[in-house]
Amino acid sequence: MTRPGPPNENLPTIKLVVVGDGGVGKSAITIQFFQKLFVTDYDPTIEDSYIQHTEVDGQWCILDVLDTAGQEEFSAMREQYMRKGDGFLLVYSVTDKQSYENIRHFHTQILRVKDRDTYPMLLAANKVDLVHVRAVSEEAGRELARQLGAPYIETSAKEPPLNIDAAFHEVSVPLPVLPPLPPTR
Ligand SMILES: Nc1nc2c(ncn2[C@@H]2O[C@H](COP(=O)(O)OP(=O)(O)OP(=O)(O)O)[C@@H](O)[C@H]2O)c(=O)[nH]1
Ligand SMILES: [Mg+2]
Repeated sequence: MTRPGPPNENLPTIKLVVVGDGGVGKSAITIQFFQKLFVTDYDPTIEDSYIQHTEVDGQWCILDVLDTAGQEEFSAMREQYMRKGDGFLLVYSVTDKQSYENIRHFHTQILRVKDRDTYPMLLAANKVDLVHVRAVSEEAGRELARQLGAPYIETSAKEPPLNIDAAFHEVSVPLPVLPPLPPTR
């Protein structure tokens, strides 16, 4: 028997924002999640948005993911997209120590923009397949996650992908799934 698909009426939307330095793999993770393929080229993002129906804790919703620009030249756009996020994936690359250190800046800026002491975020240590050039240990990653009060996950967008679905799921689950607004007439 096939499971019933998503209902067609307007569903609650969960907006996730993927942040982190340039080149850490934000687009690779997002495209692996949505399109089940690994992009090997590096094409710096300005801003891309992806949408799909998904089931979170038995509730169908629309997952709306914003893949942001990590390159410094686009940093002026940050506050604007941070305002829109219900949850954030903080991504660094385990091959790039600086990207790990910069996570704190993203975390601080999100809390400042949201004017909150805590906010749903997940720390993703990406590119763990590159074991020979790894520069940030799992221990260091877990310690940072502990300090930020965020769950920690190790990911790889490369085939075979590691923990990509889990990362998007884990950051969505703590979010309240609000009922949709009534349709406007
Ligand atoms: N080996 C390996 N390479 C990866 C992984 N994730 C991304 N890459 C590669 O790293 C490069 C940069 O990846 P992107 O996803 O474009 O990086 P980004 O974070 O979106 O960069 P900006 O858009 O500039 O912020 C690409 O060549 C990817 O193929 C991974 O998990 N493993
Ligand atoms: Mg990108």
